[in-house]
Amino acid sequence: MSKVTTLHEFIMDRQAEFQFSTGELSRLLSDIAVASKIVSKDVRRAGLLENFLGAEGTTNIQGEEQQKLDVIADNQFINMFQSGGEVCGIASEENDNFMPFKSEFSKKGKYVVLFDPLDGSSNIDVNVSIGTIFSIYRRVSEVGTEATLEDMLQAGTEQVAAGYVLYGSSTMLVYTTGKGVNGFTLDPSIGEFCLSHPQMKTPDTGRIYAMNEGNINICESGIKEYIETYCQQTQPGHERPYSGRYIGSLVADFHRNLIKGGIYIYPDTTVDPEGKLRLLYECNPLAFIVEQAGGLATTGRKRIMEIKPERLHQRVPYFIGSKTMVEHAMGFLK
Ligand code: AHM
Ligand code: MG
Repeated sequence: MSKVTTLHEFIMDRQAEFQFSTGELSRLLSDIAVASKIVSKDVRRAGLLENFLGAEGTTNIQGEEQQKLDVIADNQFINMFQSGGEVCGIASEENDNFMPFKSEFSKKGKYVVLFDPLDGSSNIDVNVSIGTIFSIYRRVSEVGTEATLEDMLQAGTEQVAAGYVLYGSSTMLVYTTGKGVNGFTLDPSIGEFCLSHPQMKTPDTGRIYAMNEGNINICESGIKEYIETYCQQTQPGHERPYSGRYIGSLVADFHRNLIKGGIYIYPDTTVDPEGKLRLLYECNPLAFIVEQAGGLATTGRKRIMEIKPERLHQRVPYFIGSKTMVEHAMGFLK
């Protein structure tokens, strides 16, 4: 039997790849892995536990109803970041404002983390795959002081690491530090993430499209044209049109397309004129991963990672997936 590589071993082996590495980023990635194992355990048992399923009774700044598990996962990651010492502040989907950590210990942290603790909220109560998405930046403010909004509002090109955890039929952690993408599956028998998908590359093209087609008549006409006249038609050399696959959990839709090849689209609509998905903790991290895997992420017109963020919860239209498919879809936009 070949030797299993755990995530921890992998992170340690790769530490030397970073310029000026002092091990803090490695510790931060390890902390994220530990927090996500705890969240995974909660997700797996949620139906059996009191106070884990259902709505929390509160809404986030975006007016969305918070689920109990959203809040539990958010607290789990925040506690881990606060006690780790590598992070000076965070921003998350579940918190109205960014959170600079107040202790002298945390103020020495070099990094900020922006994250969506549990993405795919509408799927939590119905036992469908959900995920965590995270994005890590070096702070631009001075070490030893409180984190600032400027630390949070950096372009995606400045990310030093990004990843996601998929709580699916198995729990997987996929991440990049800008040197390729690697995927790890949680082996519940030993409680370790083990390398299962080394050096992930996404196919240059595929035959899957993912979009909430309920929105087809409230988005720009080029998208309707792309879906109806291209995705839903048989093309030369193929017996069938594309397959439509839409889970409604971005992490799950993204992960499937990353492996099989495909395109995910969440455009701007008359209801959500800026799109629905959030630039900082949903779109940028997955854009970093997809580019590292050979794919593309755009607004339909512009590269996601080059957008200079203006607001914490800023939304953007999102086209992400196999390079050729994203480029082709963009050609339909006026
Ligand atoms: P959430 O962070 O509140 O869960 O919202 C983001 C989710 C994505 O996971 C998913 O792709 C999308 O919203 C689904 O939206 P819709 O229900 O409009 O199709
Ligand atoms: Mg989300």
